[in-house]
Amino acid sequence: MTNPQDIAGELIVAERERKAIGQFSDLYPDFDVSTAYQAQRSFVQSKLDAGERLVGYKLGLTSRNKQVAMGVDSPLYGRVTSGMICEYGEPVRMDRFIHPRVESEIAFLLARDIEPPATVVSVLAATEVVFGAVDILDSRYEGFKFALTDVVADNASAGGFYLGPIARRPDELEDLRLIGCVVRVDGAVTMTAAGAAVMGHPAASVAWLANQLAKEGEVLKAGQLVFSGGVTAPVPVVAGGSVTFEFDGLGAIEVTGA
Ligand code: OOG
Ligand code: MG
Repeated sequence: MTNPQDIAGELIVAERERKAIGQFSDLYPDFDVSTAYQAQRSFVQSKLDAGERLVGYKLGLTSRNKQVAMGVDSPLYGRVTSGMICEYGEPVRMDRFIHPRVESEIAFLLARDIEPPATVVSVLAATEVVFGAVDILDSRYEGFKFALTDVVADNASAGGFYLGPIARRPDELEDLRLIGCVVRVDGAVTMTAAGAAVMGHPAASVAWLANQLAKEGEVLKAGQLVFSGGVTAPVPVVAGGSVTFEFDGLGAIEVTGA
């Protein structure tokens, strides 16, 4: 039997020692998605026990760009804790992570709880503001090589998050599907995408999450932050390098490696 606590224990050590491990799905044929979410809970609980707070959730593999990049074709979610929130302008410290990668996302700050069944419309109605955001991924697996179960247990590779400098109410923006994002690596444009890359509409991923959590008796609450899942594919962070994410109407986030 695969024990979720044991799996979480190995992930906690990998994160603390910044030493990537092999994927569990190769070793344990009975490792299933529900055991993986139990492992995620105890991985995250160790952060709460250390004094962090739950600030919200992140979605993963919600865009074709990301599913193709990672070779996994189902969305998933992870939990975001206070220690993961990085300050705008603060560099990604290479000595804090194993092999960080960054990607653009849209973040939702909720004004109200989201009751299931959630829809794009109910999510937008419950949203206080949206931000352009960056997800710092730091898989605890060697070479970011994982199956769905592995990455679920690893809290969706959550490492850190930046929020952009501009917050907008959904009704102040034309259409979240059309929010463009331009990614520059050391100044040169390397990728472009729009919000619709995330499940057709970024709010659709939040609705998916609300409905998924409802099955476990959990509710998205007022005051929580939800990260939509990557709009663009991840880019490695390197010391001395710069990756800039320019969001249409939501400002820019420059991520440097230090
Ligand atoms: C898994 C986490 C996926 C996203 O936005 O798709 C994710 C990974 O790519 O390491 O954060
Ligand atoms: Mg992401």
